[in-house]
Amino acid sequence: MTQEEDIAAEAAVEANGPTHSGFVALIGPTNAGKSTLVNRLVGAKVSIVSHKVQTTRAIVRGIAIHDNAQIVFMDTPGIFKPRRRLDRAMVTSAWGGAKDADLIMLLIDSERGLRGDAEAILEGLKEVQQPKILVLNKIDRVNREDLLALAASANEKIAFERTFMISAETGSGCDDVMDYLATTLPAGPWYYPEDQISDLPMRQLAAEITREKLFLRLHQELPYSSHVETEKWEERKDGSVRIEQVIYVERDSQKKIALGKGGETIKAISTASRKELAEILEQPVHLFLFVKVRENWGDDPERFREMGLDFPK
Ligand SMILES: Nc1nc2c(ncn2[C@@H]2O[C@H](COP(=O)(O)OP(=O)(O)OP(=O)(O)O)[C@@H](O)[C@H]2O)c(=O)[nH]1
Ligand SMILES: [Mg+2]
Repeated sequence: MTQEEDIAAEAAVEANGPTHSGFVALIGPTNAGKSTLVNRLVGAKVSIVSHKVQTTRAIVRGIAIHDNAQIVFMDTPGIFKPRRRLDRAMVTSAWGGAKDADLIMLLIDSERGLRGDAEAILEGLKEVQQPKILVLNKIDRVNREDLLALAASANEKIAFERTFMISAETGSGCDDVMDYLATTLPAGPWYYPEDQISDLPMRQLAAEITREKLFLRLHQELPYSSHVETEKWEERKDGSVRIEQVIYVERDSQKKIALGKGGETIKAISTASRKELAEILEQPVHLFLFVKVRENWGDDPERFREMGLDFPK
């Protein structure tokens, strides 16, 4: 932005009244559509999405501007009954996100309703002091009667400030959520520069994009036993970038599956990831993926740090 544009933007903000800003934590059961919604509200992909559970592993901040407000969405890992150490770290991180927020948005998959983990999350939310809103997602999948019944039974358990019914996929109802947030968040200066949409470093977002392709392509336990790190990032004179990433798996048998017959699985993952990275970075990408076995990476504190998670004892 040039200096003139900068001054013009400031003048526009002043003409429209004081700025608002705040942190909004999206919490909910795994697979409710939290990351889809954050991407929709930010207007760009900042957090990865898959049809599988437990896709998001650590908090991702997506930053949106609506009218005079800068809204910082905290996409959190879904809350579920943890089993592995990584699970525990993910769930702790989600509740930690809730504690840091100005407002909590509970996202529920309307089709699933309060079955499963939603009930326990409602219980846990009673301990959280901040104002809460209920967002019923995936309304493209249910009928109106069921939706109203679900809204009523959730509101019986917790006094939500407001209830919204949306589809993160189609965008239906999302403007109402943004209007509400923009006027409800406290008056105050913006936390981030106007053009910033995420706090995730590019190397990490690139690793996440590859992990998304892996989630979409591989089945059963493999996605949950794997982890991606960007090892090298080299800008080249011709305007392209060379990226090297390692997919860590826990066992040799998993490595074979990740590679696929004649390397066809890893090739497909690499192609899909490279395509998307080139779009995001707006430059040609040369992506090199390596699969390494690292037994018990799920118990290695360094891997947790890489992911932005605390290491639970
Ligand atoms: N039909 C429909 N599907 C949706 C909608 N929103 C999200 N989904 C789908 O729901 C699945 C899960 O979406 P995510 O955004 O990854 O869910 P999440 O809550 O972030 O999941 P975790 O990170 O695993 O906790 C994906 O297949 C999405 O495409 C919606 O409004 N309608
Ligand atoms: Mg997610």
